[in-house]
Amino acid sequence: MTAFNVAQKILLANAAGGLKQLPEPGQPLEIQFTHTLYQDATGTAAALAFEKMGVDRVKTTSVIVVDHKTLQVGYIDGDDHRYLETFSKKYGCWFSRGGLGICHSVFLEDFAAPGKSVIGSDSHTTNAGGMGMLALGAGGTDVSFAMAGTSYKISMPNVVQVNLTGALHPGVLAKDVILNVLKVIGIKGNKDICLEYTGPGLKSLNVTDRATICNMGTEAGVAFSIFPSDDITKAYLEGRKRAGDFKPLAADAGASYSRTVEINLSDLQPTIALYPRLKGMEPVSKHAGMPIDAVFIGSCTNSNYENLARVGELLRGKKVKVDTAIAPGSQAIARQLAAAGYLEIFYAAGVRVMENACSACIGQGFSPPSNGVMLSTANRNFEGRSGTETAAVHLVSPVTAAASAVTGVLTDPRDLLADNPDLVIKLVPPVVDMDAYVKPLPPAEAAKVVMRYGPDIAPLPTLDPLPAKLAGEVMLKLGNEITTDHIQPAGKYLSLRSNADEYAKQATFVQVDKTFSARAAAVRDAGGHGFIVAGDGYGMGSSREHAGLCPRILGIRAIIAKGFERIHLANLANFGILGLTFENPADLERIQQGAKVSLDTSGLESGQLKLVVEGVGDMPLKLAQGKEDIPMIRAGGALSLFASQMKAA
Ligand code: MIC
Ligand code: SF4
Repeated sequence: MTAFNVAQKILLANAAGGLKQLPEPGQPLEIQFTHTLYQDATGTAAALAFEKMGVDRVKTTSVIVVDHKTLQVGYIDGDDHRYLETFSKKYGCWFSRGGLGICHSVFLEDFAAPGKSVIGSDSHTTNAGGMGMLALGAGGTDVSFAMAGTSYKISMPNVVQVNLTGALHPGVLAKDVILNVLKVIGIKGNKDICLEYTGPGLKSLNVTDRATICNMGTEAGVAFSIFPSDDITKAYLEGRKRAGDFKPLAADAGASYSRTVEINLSDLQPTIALYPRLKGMEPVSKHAGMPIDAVFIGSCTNSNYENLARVGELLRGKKVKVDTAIAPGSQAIARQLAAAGYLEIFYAAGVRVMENACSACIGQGFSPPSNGVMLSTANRNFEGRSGTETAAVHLVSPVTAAASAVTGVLTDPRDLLADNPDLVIKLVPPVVDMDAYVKPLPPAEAAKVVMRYGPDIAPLPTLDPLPAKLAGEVMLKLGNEITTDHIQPAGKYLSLRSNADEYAKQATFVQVDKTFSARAAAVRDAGGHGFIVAGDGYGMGSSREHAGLCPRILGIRAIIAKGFERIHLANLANFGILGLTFENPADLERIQQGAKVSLDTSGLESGQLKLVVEGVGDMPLKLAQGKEDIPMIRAGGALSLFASQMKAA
């Protein structure tokens, strides 16, 4: 009998059509997801897509969470939230109103279950891997198809084992573990692997620690990360009054892996990921004394009770020296902190306690001052993401952030543990309140719900098919590691998510080149096609499908890069944009912004294409997307293909 690892077991258990044998790595595999997750920033576009699918009721346990756009300056976000609430009621979803928490935190607390699977329209849906769940981020359109009952294609990953030995010292947290894993495996080019955590070190990590580690696997660009489900998982579920959801999940003796990474937890130190784009993971002690202007402790990464209680222990009886904000991951966590007396400690220390939401992680409030330095416990520090283009945001653990808030400079938290050397926290029971959600309505009641839109919720545009010949201009030439925050920034533009035309006009590549959207639209309006050329790691970061949709609205039909990240490449296909790589990566040097180019798309199926660059010559290209994506790209995108199939049926 074959010995299976946990990743293989969970993939088989959730494969469509009762598959008995997994394909070889790199081969397609269809997954039938049991759960789906939307948040409010990607959710409206995804819900609009779902509404076009003509399905009466969701086929998965579907959870919709308001967490990103909670500042609500004006009516737009309120309209989106009301739309999502009526959508939830009409189609049978669970709805979590603003303030109840961050989607990944509430999903872990009340919905994630070992052995099951979730696909969510947010890249950090991987968080639920900490519960022994197959958890993937994807574009909203893909999530909507999964909600409608369609299987979702992944490429069978190579399973990399991360073997944990030793135990963490006080003052060293799960955040430090994942920063050190990222240091070993790098932050790009990992889309063909998943990470499976094993070893004796597992027993020192609780479910929320494990979730932190899986959450930031996304920063490496891995398909997903997973932990086994064991007694620690069982105890967590019992605490959440969900003992019935427990299912053990362990690797078989003798299970094999494509590669093993060894991490000795006892060797780890508090770590900092330097700005920007997690450039350099280094010991905090190496940079100790660095002056800081602000501290943000929050985000889906690690704003759980255990971490924030440690922050409380560090802040007990002290005052912060710099502007400091704490945003608990969920209302349940905030209530638990209150019951244990930690909320009082935060206020007494001079901390600003923020809403239980994404908040400063995505530039929704608490932006640092100009040229400022902020320490943040979030998972990303892309340029401009904080809302302040000139500020540097370094990523650290909650206790490093708290210790630094107290001293006003970057501080190793172990220097401040004299009062509580083991960082012992007060344990109070978790808060479970399922009545806080708007629950799925029975079908008869759901049928009566009237959908409510708002003046700025624009229908999704109809996208035209791919022409047999593309001819136009290179609208932008870019370097390596272009993130989705470069392509389609969030922050102050977040309210435009439900109006893709306006979002494209105002925000696409605005931090890279303010002239881009007007130039691209002019070429489009003159009947030309837009191209973008770039280096490696194109589309890192978020699952936001607007980073595909908005360039497409502006006439971009092909992106030629040295390499793409997984979710973004799928989003490009969903909106009919060709993702191509250079056969000779050095060709990027030979092509300039403004070059006149053409591309014959009739032979897409061969996977080999040729870019003709006026005055330079031909460049061989390869299709980066799968052959099975071609009909969708030819049709103009996923919804265009779906509409044509419906017509034909
Ligand atoms: C992020 O952390 O970048 C976001 C905002 O949560 C995104 C989703 C979005 O852009 O709405 C993500 O991670 O996918
Ligand atoms: Fe929200 Fe930040 Fe988590 Fe994204 S990474 S879901 S913005 S808290």
